[in-house]
Amino acid sequence: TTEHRFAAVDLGASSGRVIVGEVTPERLTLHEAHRFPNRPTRVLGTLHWDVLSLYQGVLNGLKAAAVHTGDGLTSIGIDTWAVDYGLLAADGTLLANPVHYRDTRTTGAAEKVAAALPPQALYAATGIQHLPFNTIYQLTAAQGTPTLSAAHRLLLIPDLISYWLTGEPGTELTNASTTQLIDPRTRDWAAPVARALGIDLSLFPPLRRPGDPAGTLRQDVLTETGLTHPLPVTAVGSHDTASAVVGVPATTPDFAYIATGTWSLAGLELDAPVLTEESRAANFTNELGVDGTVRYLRNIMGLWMLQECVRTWDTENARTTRATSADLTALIRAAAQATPLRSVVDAGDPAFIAPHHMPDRIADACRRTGQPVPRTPAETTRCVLDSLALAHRRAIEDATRLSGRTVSAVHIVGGGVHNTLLCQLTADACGLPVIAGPAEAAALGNVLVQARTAGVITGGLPELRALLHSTQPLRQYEPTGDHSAWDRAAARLGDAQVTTATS
Ligand code: ADP
Ligand code: LRH
Repeated sequence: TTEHRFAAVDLGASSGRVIVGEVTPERLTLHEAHRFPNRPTRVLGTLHWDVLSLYQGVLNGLKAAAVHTGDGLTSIGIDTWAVDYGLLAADGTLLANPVHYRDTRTTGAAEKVAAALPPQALYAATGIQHLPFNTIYQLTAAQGTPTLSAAHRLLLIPDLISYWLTGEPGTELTNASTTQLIDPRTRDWAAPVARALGIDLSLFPPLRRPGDPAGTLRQDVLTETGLTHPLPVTAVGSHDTASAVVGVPATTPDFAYIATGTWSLAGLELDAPVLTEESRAANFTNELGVDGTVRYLRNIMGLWMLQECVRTWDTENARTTRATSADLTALIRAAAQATPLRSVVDAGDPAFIAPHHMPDRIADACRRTGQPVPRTPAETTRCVLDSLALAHRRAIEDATRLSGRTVSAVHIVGGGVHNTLLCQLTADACGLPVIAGPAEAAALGNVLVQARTAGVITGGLPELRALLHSTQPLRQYEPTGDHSAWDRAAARLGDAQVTTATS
């Protein structure tokens, strides 16, 4: 069988990458063509994504992919983080740099939204977890600003990259669900929600579904990248978490997943949304997945907490270079030697969303809950990883209870796969086997949807996952230790933890 090569553009909050997937019906290998940092920039007090530099990274990556494959790519797919967007003028010009979801402009927006539409009604209509930065809150915060008033079109980040590559605007569905403007039952716009909030849905170009065509590369892109064919862009699960869930190598239906990177997204794959009041109160989300699925999950602060600690320690030590993977390995090794479960914090607490002073905020949270304050980087790292494992366990317990499903194993995918301590602690906390890998699940899910669209492989998600299971290196962690220690640690945080749907 001939091998086909697909380029997956995968932009995460910490790095962007262009990965080439080489696929036959029996084989799937990845080659990282290019990886580049994603560094947000604060301008006049507002935190922005440096979206042109990210786009340049994409072009450089496609150039490297062209060289690697001898100009032999079959198609390109794009996935990125959710909720954020760029606004375009009528002639397609980007009106302003996209604002970062961690910017504080949304402070107070939830109250405005709640005044127009009670949280219960909003959840019943969209099934989306309350996160202060969801697109509806960003748009509410931006209401009346010159940029939004001048906007002719709104493109979510992957759709913006896709538009720059092809000139063809569209709104991919899995990521559109994170705007909180989609009805998960009809998988179409929730027009009454938009109307109640004064959001103009005509700003969004028509919906596309994973597998739909998304245009072909523009001539200027071919010139920039050295590609010579008018290559197609294929819509994939353009929300990175949607692609990562496709990339879970499950072999049975009763699995839970945790996509770990900047965030931990922990939950289940369902075929229908859970829109109960209980589910809202537990702050679970019903994001839309590939092939008609629902990603029933909770956002947990994730390795962002550790990234930010490392950034603070680097600054304190006046280090100008970023922590290397060897530094991180040494830190995790030291954390493994620290006292287990000495102090834990609520890794669902929105207090950890904003950048800066992470070790201090963790120390404050420990103090507030009457626990010992971590003193060293190793102790703080242990506190973060214990807290993440505890939040993983709670999310999976809640997801099974609220959906009436059972779980026999937990899959961890994403960058956290490299953190062996986090994987083991998650197995211990959940009391379930953890299957860790692949780390590049989002890129793999992106490649698999493209390969199926191109006819190189066939089948539904089980078949795509079987190919992953037989080709990707995986590592299994069995639960160890005294399970009741996790119950006692959870009790220290009390009932208020994680369920932040209070507005
Ligand atoms: P995102 O897609 O959100 O940018 P990733 O899935 O790339 O995030 O995951 C990034 C995280 O993975 C890092 O913050 C780090 O904590 C973890 N990670 C990556 N490589 C390693 C490593 N070699 N050892 C330990 N952790 C790692
Ligand atoms: C992970 C992610 C997550 C969203 C957040 C904004 O990269 O897409 O699913 O909630 O970024």
